[in-house]
Formats: sequence, C-alpha cells, structure tokens
Amino acid sequence: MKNSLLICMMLTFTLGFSQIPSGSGIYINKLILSPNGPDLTNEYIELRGTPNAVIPTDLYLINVEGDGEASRDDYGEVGEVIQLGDGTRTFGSNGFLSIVANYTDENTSVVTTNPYSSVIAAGTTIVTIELVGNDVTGSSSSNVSSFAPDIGYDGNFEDWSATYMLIQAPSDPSGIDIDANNDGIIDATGDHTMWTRYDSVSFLDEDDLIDSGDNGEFGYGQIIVVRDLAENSASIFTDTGATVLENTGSNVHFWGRQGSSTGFAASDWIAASFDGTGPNWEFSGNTARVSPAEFAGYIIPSEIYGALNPTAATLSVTEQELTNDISFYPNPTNNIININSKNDIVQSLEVIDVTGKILLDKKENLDVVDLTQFTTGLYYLNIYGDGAKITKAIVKK
Ligand SMILES: [Ca+2]
Ligand SMILES: [Ca+2]
Ligand SMILES: [Ca+2]
Ligand SMILES: [Ca+2]
Repeated sequence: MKNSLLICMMLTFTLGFSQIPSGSGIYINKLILSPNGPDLTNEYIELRGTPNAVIPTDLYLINVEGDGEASRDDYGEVGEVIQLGDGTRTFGSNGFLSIVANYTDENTSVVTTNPYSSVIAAGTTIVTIELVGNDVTGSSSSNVSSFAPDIGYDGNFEDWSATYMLIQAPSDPSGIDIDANNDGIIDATGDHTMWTRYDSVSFLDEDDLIDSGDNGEFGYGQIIVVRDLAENSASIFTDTGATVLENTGSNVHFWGRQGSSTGFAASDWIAASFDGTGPNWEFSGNTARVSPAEFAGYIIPSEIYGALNPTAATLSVTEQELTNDISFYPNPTNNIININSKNDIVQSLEVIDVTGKILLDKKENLDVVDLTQFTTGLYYLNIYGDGAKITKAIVKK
C-alpha cells in the first residue's frame, strides 16, 4: 500500500514536469527581484555551477508571465530573457556567478552603486550592468536609456506573478508560450519541449483573482509561493507536482536555496519577505512570511553573497551560539542594562515595545542599553549577530 502510494506520487511528479527535460549541475542560488528602494540597483541574481566551468552561451534565465489580468492573455509566455554566457565567461573559482547593476543619471551624472559588489566573495564572477537613464527610482523601461553589457537585463526583472526559470534552449526563447491553452499546466508540445530546465521557482500575488473578473494567477515553477492560498485557491493555477508554499499577506523579496540543496521540497529553499536596506536585508519577523520559519528575523549577512546560503539547521546553531554568547544584567532594571558578549558577535541591538514598535536601534556602544527615556513596563531586547536574532524580555522598574 505504501509502495503503490509512493509510486503514484512519483508518477504524478514526473508527468507534471516531463514536458521540459530536466538538467542538473546549475542552480538558482539567490534571487532578489523586487527589493525595497529602486529595483534598478537593488536587484541581485546569483547562480551556482561548476567552479571555473565555461557558462554555456545557450543558458538563459527567463521569466514566464503569470498575471491573468482580464486585459491580457500572455500568461505562460516568456517575458524577459537574460543570456548568461558569452562564450568565454566562466563560473567563478568558487562556483558562483552574480549579476548586479549600477545606475548613472544622465541629467545629473549622479551614480548610484549597487550595494552588493563590495561584499560579494572573492572568486565570484560578477557581471555588472552599467545602466544610464533619467530616474533611478523609476520602474518603467523609459527610465533606462542604455545598459551595457547587453545580456538582456535592464536592471528591473519582472516582479510577480512570474516564474523564473534557468534553462538551456536551442534558440533565444523570447516570446515562446509554454501554456497555449492557458490552464496553468505546461503544454505537452511546443518549442519549450526542446529546452533543458535546471531550476524553476514562482511567486504568485493575488491581484488577478477570478472573482474580481480576472483570470487568476499562473505558476509554472517546480516550487511556488502564493499569497493566501486557502482563500484564493480557485484563482491559483500551478503545474502538477509543484511544491506550493504560502506566504500570508506579503510578497516574496528573497528566493534562495538552502545550503547545497538541489531539489524542490520546502526544505531545499528559503522564501522570505524582507525590509531594510541591502545588502543586509532584514527578513520579516512574522513566521507566516518566511519559509522555513527558522529564518524569521534573519538579517542577511554580507558573507553569504557569492556563497552558499545557510540552512534552517545551521541557522538554529547560530541562534544557540548567540544565546550562549550573551549575558545581560540587571533585569529588571531602573535604567541601565549592561550587555556582555564573550565573542563580540553582537552587531546591533533594538529595544521594542510590546506592539513591536522599534524604540531604540543601536549599532555601536553595544555593551550598554539605557532605558532612561522610557516609562516603566515590559520591553523586548532584539539582539542581532552573525546572521541570527534572539529576543529577550526586559523590564524597567
Ligand atoms: Ca497578479
Ligand atoms: Ca524587479
Ligand atoms: Ca497548458
Ligand atoms: Ca498562454
């Protein structure tokens, strides 16, 4: 009984994605495609492959449209296409390729530099796109008048709903429709059956729901995050066998693989809403908006650009280390709390009230917190270090 169930599940999985043959050895490692601030300089794309291997010229990162607005019918169609290889470009000596963009305002000559280049690990191959335009905060294509090198990336990759696919294709895949009958299932025939797919992830928002006269949200990835699935399941179309996660009430800002994972289970990926500024974006503290939940409150450390991402397991070790490293006294206190960190791993401190409002944010003088300005009562102390966060209740007498 168990065996037949297992075979059944495997068949379902195989059938659902057999329309595009799968390859292995090249992976999407991080995607930041709709960050806070201007997308044009804050987006980040990172792939993982074989160290020093030449990147095939027919390797593409594409987005497949997933918004089913009543006024359009392009879901299932390839939108933007980034050509990753140029014949000589290789994955870095560490196996990573990063794509970032800088922006020069053509009116003022002000240059906005991406926040990643200075922290990406040595050995990474970095492709920096130099954008020129009239407004770095703009989001339309008219705000970018030129970009170089032209690999098909203008600094603002499609946000959502969209599927991001890493593929090899015999010719430029622009405009190919992988779902001609628009049912959310990749079709059995078409040019896409000649591709090799290495990775695919989707994020589906909820502004094109059927009950509001639109046609739904469409996801063709092997792992898909949706907003509020329970409420909107009738409007969500995903391919058979996809792993579907829920990200309640917010959009996904960060997609990344956990450690050296290669699969499409929830335990292989990190999906999170975040806030703050790059490169050290702060994941939501709401466990419904991060997957897995261990990443709630995680601050992306500079060291993981051009490197493997942490796993939920390694993360909890870091939290434990942080807990063991810190002691503080007195608590309750009249005004002053002294903080001892054995290994100096504390990077910042916050005092928040019981509603979660940040009252104090410290990045220096981290051995003391002064509560003089606060009324008596219960507060929380958030302690950040080494990519982890712990929270302790503190009381002012
Ligand atoms: Ca939508
Ligand atoms: Ca974008
Ligand atoms: Ca179809
Ligand atoms: Ca279509």
